[in-house]
Amino acid sequence: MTVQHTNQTEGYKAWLRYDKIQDQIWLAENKYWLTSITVLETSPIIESAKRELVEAISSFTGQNPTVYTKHKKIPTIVLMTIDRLDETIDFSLHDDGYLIQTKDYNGVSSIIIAGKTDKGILYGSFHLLRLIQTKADLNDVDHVENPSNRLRMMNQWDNMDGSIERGYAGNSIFYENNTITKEKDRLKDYARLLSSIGINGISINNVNVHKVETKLITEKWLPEVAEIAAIFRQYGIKTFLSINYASPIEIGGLSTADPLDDEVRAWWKEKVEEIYRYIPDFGGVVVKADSEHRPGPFTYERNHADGANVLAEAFAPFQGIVIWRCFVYNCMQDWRDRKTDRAKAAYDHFKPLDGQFHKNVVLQIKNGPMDFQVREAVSPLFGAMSGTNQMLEFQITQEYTGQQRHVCYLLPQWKQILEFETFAKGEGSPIMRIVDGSTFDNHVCGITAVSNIGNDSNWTGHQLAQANLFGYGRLVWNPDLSVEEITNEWVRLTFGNDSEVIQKVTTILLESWPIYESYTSPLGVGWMVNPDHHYGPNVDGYEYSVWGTYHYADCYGIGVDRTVKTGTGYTEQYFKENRDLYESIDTCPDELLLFFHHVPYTHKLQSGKTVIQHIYDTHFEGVEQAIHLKEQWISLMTKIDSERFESVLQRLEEQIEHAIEWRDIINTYFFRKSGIEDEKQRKMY
Ligand code: GCV
Repeated sequence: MTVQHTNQTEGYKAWLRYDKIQDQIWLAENKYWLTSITVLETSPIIESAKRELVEAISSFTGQNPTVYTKHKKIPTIVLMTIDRLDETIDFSLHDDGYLIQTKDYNGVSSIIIAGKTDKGILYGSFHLLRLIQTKADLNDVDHVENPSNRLRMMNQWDNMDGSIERGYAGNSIFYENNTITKEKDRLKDYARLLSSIGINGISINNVNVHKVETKLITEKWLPEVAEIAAIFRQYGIKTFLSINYASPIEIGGLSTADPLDDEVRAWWKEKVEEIYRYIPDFGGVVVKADSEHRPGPFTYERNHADGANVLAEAFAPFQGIVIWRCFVYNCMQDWRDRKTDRAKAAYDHFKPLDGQFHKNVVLQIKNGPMDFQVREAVSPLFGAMSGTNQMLEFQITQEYTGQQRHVCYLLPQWKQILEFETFAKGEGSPIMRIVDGSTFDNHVCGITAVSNIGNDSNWTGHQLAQANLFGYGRLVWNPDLSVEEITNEWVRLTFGNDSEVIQKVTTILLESWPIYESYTSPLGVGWMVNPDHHYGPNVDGYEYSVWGTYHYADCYGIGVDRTVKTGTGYTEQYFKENRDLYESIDTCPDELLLFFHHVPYTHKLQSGKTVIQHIYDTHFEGVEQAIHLKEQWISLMTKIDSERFESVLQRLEEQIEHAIEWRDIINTYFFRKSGIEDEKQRKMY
């Protein structure tokens, strides 16, 4: 048997495949653009751009392009900073922005890639490579791009023992056996993937910072962290670390981590100076404090503004930032206590602190108030703190959405969230305009997400889960792009330009989130999973636990009453328009009904069905649709290489098997609980 190296697999190449161009008609019309590159400036980042272009073009054509450092009077791709273009330009570029245009330069037609900085040049180069692979007409290129979000981050939940919390694609590519990996090539390829979709920051360890990882900010590890930072820097990506709030005690030998203690203050200052001696452009830190048993300022009866500001003070001289997570709630709740509502916790903790955080602190808020469920309401904290920087946290790794064994394309979900109208400043305040800083004129803000990659040869375990990673970056760069545009790009870059492949893979992706939702947890109720690992159905798995995650199903009805009138009062945290929408059972959208209301099984949905019949129908239909996903994939057998075809097929088969289990367990549970027959008399157990 021949052993295939990881980086030679089809899956490994992801969307940076650079396959030989077969389309002779396109080639005839465009090939003279693929013969030379003119690089007018130099920097490590421009070197990365040049290298990427040279390697890609060689692979497209089978011939190395010539690289010039001065403009010869020939058609060529020119890399430069925008100020070299002497004509008046009627648009402005942000630091990471770029222009890519076929135009006359020095009296000869050229493809200009001009960045405001070298990072723009790199992003523009990746853009050109996308255009080539999707067969755009290079004789007529004309794009000006500015990213919408300043911070476009990735959070690794990697531990130094090599495991990844909520990782579903193998082990860490950063660490093994409590050391930092020596396999730096894979990190470089990850940096290429991230940079190609515009990511500009990465925090490289789990937000749950355990004993060994606490030492990442000590001299023991900083030299090697600096090596990782150097790899990502070449691709325009700043490195961040998650830190342990109790570091002053655990590695500083102090008796307290009280943020208002002078010694603690001095310790953080010195520590941060030390970090910057190793990594002069270090991005900053991500902090999970007072959350799920992690230490934090509450121990010292200080609030989260006190907690964050001591760090902010230390980072300010270096332009470093403190990313402070809002995932703070009581994880030791008594399930008998119906007054405490986990969904309210982040708002209750943070809203009163509005305006008290330093300028270089940004609050990182999960998209929903619970925890990355297949469907939940949007966090009411967005827009609720006009005097505080906010960033949005998504989860690309599919903890609650099929763990990369089920296909579940999350872009439609993220798009809905970004477009969600908060009414924070009246109409026209969607979440995307809160986190891009435009609504309240914030300068430290953006979007982050928990990564879904590991050391599996195709990065993401499920080949189709690569689409979530790609789509995340593209959407964060420009939230106004449509899901269809991004999906079309990913499919073509990943599987080529065959129209049947594009159409079917796109359909599979776009149908997948609703399908997953239909055979798992209904109407926004969430949480019906096995405890701890969170895979597979278990309706009461979290019902009598400490985690604050209940559905309150009994023989009469189901759902959490979060209304002001009769429930926990959570709806009050929204601005009026949304508060009214969710408060009333008549206007609350069906898909979130059980998130906001407790109703009898016979309650009629807006769809006209009863809740119980909806549960039965969606679970039966979900399985049928999962089977259809497989049928569509099978019809592409001759058009997709066997490695990727087989691996997706095997996952789709597993998905069907597990969808059946979900269907039968959920339907049986509710049939037995409610005693209500399925109108269609289908099989229940
Ligand atoms: C990193 C959920 C996950 C945890 C995760 C936590 C968080 O509770 O299950 O694994 O911890 O969220 O986001 O901090």
